[in-house]
Amino acid sequence: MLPKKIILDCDPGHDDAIAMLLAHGNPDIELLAVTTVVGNQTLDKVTRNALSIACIANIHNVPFAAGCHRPLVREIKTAPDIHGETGLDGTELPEPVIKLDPRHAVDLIIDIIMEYPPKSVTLVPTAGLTNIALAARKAPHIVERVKEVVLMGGGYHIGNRSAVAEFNILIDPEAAHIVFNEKWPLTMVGLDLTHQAQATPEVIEAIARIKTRPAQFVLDALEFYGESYRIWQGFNYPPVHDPCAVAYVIDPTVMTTQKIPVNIEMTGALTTGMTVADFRVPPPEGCHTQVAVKLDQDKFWQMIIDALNNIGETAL
Ligand SMILES: [Ca+2]
Repeated sequence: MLPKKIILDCDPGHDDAIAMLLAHGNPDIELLAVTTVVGNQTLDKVTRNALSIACIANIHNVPFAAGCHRPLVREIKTAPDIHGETGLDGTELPEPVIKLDPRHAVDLIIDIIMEYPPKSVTLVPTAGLTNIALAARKAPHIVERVKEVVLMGGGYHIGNRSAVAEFNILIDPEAAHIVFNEKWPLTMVGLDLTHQAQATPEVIEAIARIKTRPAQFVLDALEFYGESYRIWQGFNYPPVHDPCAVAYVIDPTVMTTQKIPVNIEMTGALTTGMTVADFRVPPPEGCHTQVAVKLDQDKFWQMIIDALNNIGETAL
């Protein structure tokens, strides 16, 4: 089977970093580009982080481009409580050696989708949806050309930045509204699923046995991120959200999904940023959205470990 072509649109971010390593280290994925957007930290910080991760994991010949520096309508809301002042606190970030693509991320996304055959490129957003929404508005012809959108964001029964809203959706609900309402096939890998992907002590031990620089980077990231999650979110072990979306692209059997309509609340007094999921059966004809429900945890963590083993040791 040919590798699946993806564009990773991210805001690294500890879990975004692991998503990048999974995409790079898995042979069933062809990483066409990494694009960045404001989210966990400011655009300049998350972009620098993405380039540093490229050094750590030896990611070459993949274009990196910076995108939107703020949400479509709202003020910037970052997440220093979870990710620290750098966006990747707790890790050693080398000075980037690769240069950014001169294009804006939105243009790079559009160019790549048009460059490859129809229905061959999957978009994997693991951040606010600002870049993806703008790409759909700037070049509406990309929508039917994209194979599918597999995003980390939302949650059909729980939030993390409000009772009902998840961070990636809440920071730019207008962008999320655009992305969820375009007719591309869309899989929402939300908190319901990603809270099942917790880095337990057994997981940490397995990663510690790999003993490479990228594996050590993951351990450092999980230590800081785990502490953040203990203090601020009441988790014993941190859920690594973003790689779940990549894992679904690699092998959809890593999770179960349910086809249901999902829409985004933009104006709720208590519910702004909620991913409103309609579980009434049967789903309407032509329903283009589905939500991730149950994770095969062993299979998921084996993917992460295999990816780190495939990446192997990298030079300083
Ligand atoms: Ca993210």
